[in-house]
Amino acid sequence: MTAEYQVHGDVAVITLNNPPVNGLGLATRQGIVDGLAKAEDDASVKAIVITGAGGAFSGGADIKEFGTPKSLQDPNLHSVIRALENCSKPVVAAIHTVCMGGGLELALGCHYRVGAPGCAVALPEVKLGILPGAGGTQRLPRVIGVEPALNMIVTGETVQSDMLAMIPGQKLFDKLTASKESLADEALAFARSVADARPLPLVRNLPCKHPKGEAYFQFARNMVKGMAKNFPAPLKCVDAVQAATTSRNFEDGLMTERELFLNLMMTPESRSLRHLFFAERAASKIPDVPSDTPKRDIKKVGVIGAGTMGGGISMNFLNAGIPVTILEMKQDALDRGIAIIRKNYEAQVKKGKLKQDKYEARMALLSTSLAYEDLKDCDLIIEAVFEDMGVKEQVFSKLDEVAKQGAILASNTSTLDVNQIASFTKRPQDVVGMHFFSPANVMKLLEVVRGEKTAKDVLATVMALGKKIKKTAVVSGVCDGFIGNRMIERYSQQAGFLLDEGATPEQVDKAIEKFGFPMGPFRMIDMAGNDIGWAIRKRRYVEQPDMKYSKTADLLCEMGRFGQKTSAGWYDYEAGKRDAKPSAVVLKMIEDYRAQQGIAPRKISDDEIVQRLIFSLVNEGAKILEEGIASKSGDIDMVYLTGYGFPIWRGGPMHYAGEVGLFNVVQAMKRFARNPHDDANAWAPSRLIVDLAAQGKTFE
Ligand code: 3H9
Repeated sequence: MTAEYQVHGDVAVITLNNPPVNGLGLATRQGIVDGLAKAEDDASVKAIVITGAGGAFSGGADIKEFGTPKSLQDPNLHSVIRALENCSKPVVAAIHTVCMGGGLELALGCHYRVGAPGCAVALPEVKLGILPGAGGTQRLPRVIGVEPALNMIVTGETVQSDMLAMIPGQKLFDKLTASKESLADEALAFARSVADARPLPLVRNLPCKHPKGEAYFQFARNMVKGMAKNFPAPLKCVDAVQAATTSRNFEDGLMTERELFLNLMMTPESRSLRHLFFAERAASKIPDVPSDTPKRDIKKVGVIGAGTMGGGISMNFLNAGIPVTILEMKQDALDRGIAIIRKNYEAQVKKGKLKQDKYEARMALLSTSLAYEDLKDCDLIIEAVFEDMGVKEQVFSKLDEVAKQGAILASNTSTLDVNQIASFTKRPQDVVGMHFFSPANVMKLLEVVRGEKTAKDVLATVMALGKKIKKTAVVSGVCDGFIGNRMIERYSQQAGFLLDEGATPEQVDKAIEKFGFPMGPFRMIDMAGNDIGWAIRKRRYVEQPDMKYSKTADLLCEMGRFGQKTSAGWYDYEAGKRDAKPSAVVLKMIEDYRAQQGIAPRKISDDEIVQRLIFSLVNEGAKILEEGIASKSGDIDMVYLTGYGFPIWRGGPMHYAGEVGLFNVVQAMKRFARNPHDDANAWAPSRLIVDLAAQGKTFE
């Protein structure tokens, strides 16, 4: 049952009961309409209260239903709201905890609203690339005023019921109750108090005007334009709210809203944002680790290494109120590391982002040590030392000696074999990879690397901890580079081939930046340091001699051009500045290399650049899925959206491939494989992508 019906004396109560958030799916909508009909038919019922069971009034329309026949099936949300408005007996919405999207629209269709304090109220549809489509853009301005309503609708931000109730003249809440606990009783009493009120008030009958009219909306559009780049929904929200103020009548305004809503629903941007909503939540679920798996208690964290990575990692835990001990081998390295943490926090204080007392509280949670023994009471120890298996062996053997039983031993390695690292201990079940991305205190992504023997409760604990430190944690199996770096290697390989064949670093960067990445591959590697990739390639040349590479990146390193840190990389940099200027020396190096390889340069289109870079990610991503390194395509998308700057409105590489059509992606890969200057092996399409393309399916 998704909406329960009960009668309390002369008041009927309809309780939405569709966990987890009382989404307004078909069965719930039907339940409301049925409840209303029963109440109408029962002469002893004088008024109706509608409320939500559990932790929400309602989180809105059931997003899972979008794009399915159920979303169109009657009663739709519009007909439910019409039934509420047309009910001959007063209907009171008793709102608590969460009242969002369609949930708020439903409440605005009721004759009265009684709210509990502390309730999160929002029309967050814009975050899904759509706009409120069941009258929200027409009714909210009528109850709280045009400007506050437009703000809420354009940003999708949540406002507490207490704040909304303070807006002068507001008609959103007829009453705010003393507490959430007293809501049920107070709503019943309120319903009785209005049982005889006639005519019943309707939000649609309230006036809706803005004194400055068109001038205000033009101003709003200018404001929104900047923040709405690449997203069509925010500007359409302005159009819809303006329609509330200019339409001949309420129904016309509703029609405008409906049309805008349906158009937005069809946009690739909305599909991407909806995919992101579910992928983000699904990432925290591991297929064979039940959600009720007991978690280990993490009260204290040890971090080995006070370098940039170790410092950033430590800050995450300090920010979450968890004490950290940082271990280094030498006092000066420790001092340097702590000074950087201080500097980072002080910069936040200076910018007003962190209060002085909070900064001091965080620093008070930090202790330092030069002795492994001091980590013996840590519940989690994360190693962030040099990427070398010999060094990892020393660290983990030592940890095995000193760490307490049940402590989780994590490695921040970005490429090394976590199974081998686990084998350096007698407790491989307690070893896991926690791959943070630089700067670790800023970047959202945390790749959690699951070793062959990693215990389920270790995984459950680390995933929950990821949420606590505000990371998007994604599980990866063990392979070279895990999900993110394994894929980026194919992308970098293509970037190199594009240079060999006639493109310049600037052209490649500009093409992919136009696609939406904040930085192209050459600017990115100049920032990270070209020497890192050089070291990895040297290893690859031995381990995978048949893998093809452009040698230009090696030649660049041989010239000592490691990137921004040497003021010279693929681009030239002025000392201390980050502006990339095309380098004549590099262009000459590339030309000489082409000549030496006998490659006649050709003009390469931006489309080809984008396709080769993105589809190389897609093919490797498909192999990663096929091998079970990632358990779902959404995980791969989350890695790229939160760790590699993949444009949000394109939904991640795997989702984007579905938008392009997997058949088209496979055709393009076959074409690229025929290019003699490319790596045909790398373009051999994964079995998975070929099968899905043949069935007309996507990765989702
Ligand atoms: C709309 O209303 C359109 C109308 O204007 C017009 C229609 C014609 N549907 O976030 P959590 C699930 S558009 C289905 O981890 P929290 C979510 O997937 C809608 N499922 O919890 C997850 O499931 P699972 C406008 C939903 O406590 C579980 O609930 N509304 C919906 O941190 C827990 O989610 C929104 O955009 C939904 N509407 O936060 C609200 N909402 O456990 C979006 C949640 O299987 N939702 N789920 O992974 C939120 O902002 C948060 O989920 C909320 C709870 C604040 C409600």
